[in-house]
Amino acid sequence: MIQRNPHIANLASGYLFPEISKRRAAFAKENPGAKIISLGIGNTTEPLTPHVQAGLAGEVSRLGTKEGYSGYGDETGLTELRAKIASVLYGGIVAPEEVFISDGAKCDIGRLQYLFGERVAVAVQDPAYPVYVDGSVMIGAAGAAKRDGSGYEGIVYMPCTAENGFFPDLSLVPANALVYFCSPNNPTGAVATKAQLEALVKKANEKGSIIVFDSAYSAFIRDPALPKSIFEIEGARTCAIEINSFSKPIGFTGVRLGWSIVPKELLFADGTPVMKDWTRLMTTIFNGASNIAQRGGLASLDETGLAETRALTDYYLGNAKLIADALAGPNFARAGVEIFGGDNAPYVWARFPGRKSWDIFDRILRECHVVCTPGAGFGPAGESFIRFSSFGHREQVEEACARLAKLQLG
Ligand code: PL4
Repeated sequence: MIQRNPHIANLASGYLFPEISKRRAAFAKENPGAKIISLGIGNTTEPLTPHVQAGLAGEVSRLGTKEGYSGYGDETGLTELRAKIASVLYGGIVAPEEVFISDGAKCDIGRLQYLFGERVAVAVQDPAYPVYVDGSVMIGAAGAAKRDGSGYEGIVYMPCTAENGFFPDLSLVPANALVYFCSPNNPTGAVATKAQLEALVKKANEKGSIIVFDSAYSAFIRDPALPKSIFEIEGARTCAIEINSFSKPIGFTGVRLGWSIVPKELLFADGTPVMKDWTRLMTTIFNGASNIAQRGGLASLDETGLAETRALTDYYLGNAKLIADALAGPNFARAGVEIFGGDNAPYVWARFPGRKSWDIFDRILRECHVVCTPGAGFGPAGESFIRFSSFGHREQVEEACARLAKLQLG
């Protein structure tokens, strides 16, 4: 018989989000009358906007005609969409051929890990979106091995805490490593400033490391001083890859569409352009994003589409404000709860001093019938924190907030 892949066997426990779903399902089974509200997984809830929907529908109709039908497309994406992303979202600071269209950011993270292989060292912000660590462990990066408590030997965890403003100590950045960096951050909701990203880029260039900059939530940035892309920073073209997604700005979590930016100047140690190998990989193990999804994405980038994106992301930011206000209530203040994020990001990050995050998760589920995400699931430094997602229908978020306001933490 074939031996089990030791790298997959090396993974600690279940992936965070299925584990939350399991606990929710168990609670629902024991309490069939409970009206559970999810502020847990960052999954969009609002319908597709009209202009984007028309873009999708137009392509479906076109595909239904003899003249308009097309099969496989270019694995790297529609030329028109690549050009539009480069000009509209990046103002021309990246070239269309540096934009690679995909089926989403999570899938690109997995493929990038495959690109760099098992010998690469890995550093992550702690806490972080679990795919960076779990995906790295799966390919055996840095010989990652389970350790007691939480986390893995071999992965460099760079704590991002309230004390350091959720920006890591850059002396921890290893040499010749992949450095996963997410801004606006999931789960902390923190957004790195220009000065912070300048320091990060400088450090990565000094160390010969590559930043994988996950900007999946850039459409939620409202403060014009905050960078939306790592390529706004001088020097980033020699040390960074960016991944982004249509999931959150236009509700494509189920439709599936994303992109990566790999600059021409980014090189491997032997001088090979990373872009060359990324193109080879994408054209070999990826068959292109859905043509329908790409037309929807394209619609979102014209004037009407951008206005719809703004309104949709404003809606979720409005939810985030309601959640942050509820968590600022007297019952939480008495327990010393501190609140972060939620203003330029769709996540509110709350610290419950002296408590375990899975305990708080269970308590909020049992007493409020609200699902949230325990901070410990994002890494060791997430312990004692809870992440609240603002993706929800307004009336449900309001109801969840009313229930949270009654929680007695005592
Ligand atoms: C639940 C920082 C959510 N089953 O939709 P994609 O693949 O383009 O983007 C996924 C993604 C990429 N980067 C960051 C993200 O936060 C996400 C989505 N994260 C969350 O609640 O943290 C959805 C998670 C999903 C998953 O496992 O990704």
